[in-house]
Amino acid sequence: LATAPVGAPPFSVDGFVKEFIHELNTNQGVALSRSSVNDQYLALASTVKNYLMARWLETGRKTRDAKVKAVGYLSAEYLLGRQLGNALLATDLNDIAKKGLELCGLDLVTLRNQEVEPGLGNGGLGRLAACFIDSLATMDVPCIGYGIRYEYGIFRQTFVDGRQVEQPDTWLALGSPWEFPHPEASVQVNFGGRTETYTDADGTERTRWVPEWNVLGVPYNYMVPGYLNGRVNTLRLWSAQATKAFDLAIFNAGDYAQAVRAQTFAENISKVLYPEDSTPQGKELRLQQQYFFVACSLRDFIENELEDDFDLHDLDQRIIFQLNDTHPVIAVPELMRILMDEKGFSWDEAWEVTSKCFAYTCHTLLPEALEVWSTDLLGRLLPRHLEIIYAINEQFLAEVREAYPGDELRARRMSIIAEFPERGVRMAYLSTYAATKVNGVAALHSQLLRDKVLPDFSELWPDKFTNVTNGVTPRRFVKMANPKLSELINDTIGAGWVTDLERLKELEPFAEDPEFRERFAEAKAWNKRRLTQVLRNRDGIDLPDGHLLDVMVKRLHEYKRQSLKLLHIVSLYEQVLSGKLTVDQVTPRTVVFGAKAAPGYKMAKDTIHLINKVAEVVNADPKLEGRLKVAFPANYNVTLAEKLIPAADLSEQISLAGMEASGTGNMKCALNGALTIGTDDGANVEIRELVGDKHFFLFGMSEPEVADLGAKGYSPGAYYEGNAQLKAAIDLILSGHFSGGDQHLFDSVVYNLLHSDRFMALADFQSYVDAQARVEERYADRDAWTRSAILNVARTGFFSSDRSMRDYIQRIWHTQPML
Ligand code: 26M
Repeated sequence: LATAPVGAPPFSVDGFVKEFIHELNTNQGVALSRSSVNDQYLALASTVKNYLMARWLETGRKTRDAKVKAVGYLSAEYLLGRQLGNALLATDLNDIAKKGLELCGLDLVTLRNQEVEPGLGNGGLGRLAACFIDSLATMDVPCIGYGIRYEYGIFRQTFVDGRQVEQPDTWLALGSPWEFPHPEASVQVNFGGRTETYTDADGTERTRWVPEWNVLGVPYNYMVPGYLNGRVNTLRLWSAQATKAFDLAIFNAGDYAQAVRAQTFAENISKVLYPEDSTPQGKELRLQQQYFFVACSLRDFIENELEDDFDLHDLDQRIIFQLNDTHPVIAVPELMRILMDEKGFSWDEAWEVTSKCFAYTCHTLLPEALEVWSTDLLGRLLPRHLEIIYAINEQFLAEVREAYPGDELRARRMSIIAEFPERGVRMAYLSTYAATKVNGVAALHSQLLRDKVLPDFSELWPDKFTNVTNGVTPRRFVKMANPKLSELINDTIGAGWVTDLERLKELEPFAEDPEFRERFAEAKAWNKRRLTQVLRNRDGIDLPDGHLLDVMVKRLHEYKRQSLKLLHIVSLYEQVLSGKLTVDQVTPRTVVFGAKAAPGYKMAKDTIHLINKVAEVVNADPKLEGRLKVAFPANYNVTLAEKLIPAADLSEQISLAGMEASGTGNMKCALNGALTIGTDDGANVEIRELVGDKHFFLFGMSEPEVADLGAKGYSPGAYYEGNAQLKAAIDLILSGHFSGGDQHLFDSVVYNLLHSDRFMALADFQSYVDAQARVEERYADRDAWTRSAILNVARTGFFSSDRSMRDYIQRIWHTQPML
């Protein structure tokens, strides 16, 4: 069979065909001649999976035997993207599969397009987790990713009359060839009930939790193949299932229908991903999800990854749990509970261990995005954990009072328990206290985290805080997504860059080589042609030839300021309408938006509506002679990103300074040769530093300027009144021009800008428009543009997630690669 031993050369085309047909016949139960594309895709996936199997089993055995320290990445989200392409790349089976399928009369691209991506995340945070586990596997670092197997991932976005309408994401409907369920290894998770004290056999006073109901966590394993290195790590996602005890206790199930309803209730826990990527809602089910996957994961690691006789006092020598934001921080009281209530540790012994096993990554600065769970809810769902959190807080406040005697105000400020607006647990404070290290995700963000979000904590423990700038995997986002550029890079500097991205530096001198520039520009043109086909087939959108491709792809959020991009478009259009610009003065440009709005976020949804209506009118107006187009393909996801980003000329990173923790789309765009127009925010700061001012279009207020303006009192109306170009653009929207004469359809968006504008879009408008003029000037000199684009690629190797992982290893985890 195809389970080639580690290190063996990839099997032959003949071997592949045999295995593929075997899988088609035995797994799908069909003959080639009668098989559907889905059958063929599933058989191909199985073939690749089988090929990886021996390496996976070997990796697990080797790692357990070596008894080395591993990373437990705890994340409520993994935005994985399609698996097949990545698995073919990691195994170097692309050519063999392509040729083998051709012999069968099949087309690899068609089969790859059959895959529905697992969208088990909202955006940046979930995609970061996916990049990190890819890098760890590639770098031979032992890691288990733990998370939730949502039955429905991020919603499928559709537009109806320009408005967002959400559809369920049925990613499992056509089969799920990449997962391995292990019902026999299910874990029980308890909820509710009460706690009681008792005296144990040694006469020690102890507490135990008497829960009221429970569910089962069924593990589903996924392979995480390293790139061409034979390592295959594991991603373990948990699915909730009802237990017998559940329906008895909760519903006193007397009748059958009631019992079945009870099952449904339990299984709701892993049913659907919450689609908010900020402003947590404090929903009970969300807290159940968090505890559910964390409880399963700790149990799994302790029971299944450690030797039976392992002394848990040494737990920190075998694991570091990385908390991907505060979502999994309930793991802290859970580990305390396990050690004290189940393993007989004293409080001090348990804290000694627990306080060494966690590190915390913060992904935001928005105050409303910081999780606070009401103690009411926590006490009802997890009474024992709430007790432990109170005790942690007492111990913590004692430390604070000792460090600052008499400073009671400070103690209250720092308390893990908030008293207003209701009593609640500040999860970021709990995470910060419990973690060995706390990190932000870009240099500026880490600084602001210390100075603005957690100043008291960083004053008390300056060494606890560190920065790890985010990164993206070059395997998926360059090698796989941009084959033409990859080929050019290979031809120029060899193939080593894929796992050593700083080597892109060697491309720098070639910016001056006309032949290289020509090939580089041709790769970009090829990517645009490919995108044109994708958007035609997927969305019925026509991309014009020869346009500057201006790309803004990210979640829709006020702080990201899609509205600012929109005002720029409307302004260009208005200037043509009013004769301030002649059409031939407009640089041919297509703006592509990709953005999902949280379903309950009204302003974000209204903004989507406005963008779509502006697009309709602009795209249809003959006065523009086709020189300005707006494309808004629905349902932006990882699959579309892989086609869109390599085609981008201009990358829009225009958040209000101090608001975007890092951004990672900015890195993907730069690495694919797009130039950035951006504020001094998040990782933009570092991108600009690396590529140089000349090759980056900076605009807008800096973070300190934003703070000053906010303190002075910001009135957007003054910018509207004081800037004729801005006023004309806004007035055009208010006139009903984009709403069939309805002068009030977009009042919510426009009046929010005019009267509140929390993210100061109007204040940065002129600076933005000026920067866009510099963009057009550079683009007019196509050679100069291409030089800048090449230098963006050559100078951004720093943003490989391999480098992020090295930083985590050195500054936070202190683990070793297994070489
Ligand atoms: C919380 C509670 C309930 C439901 C959902 C959430 C939630 C989910 C995701 C809250 C925040 C979530 O993600 C935040 C996020 O994606 N932050 C982004 O993280 C990226 C990776 O570090 C950064 O690059 C982005 O700047 C940052 O916005």
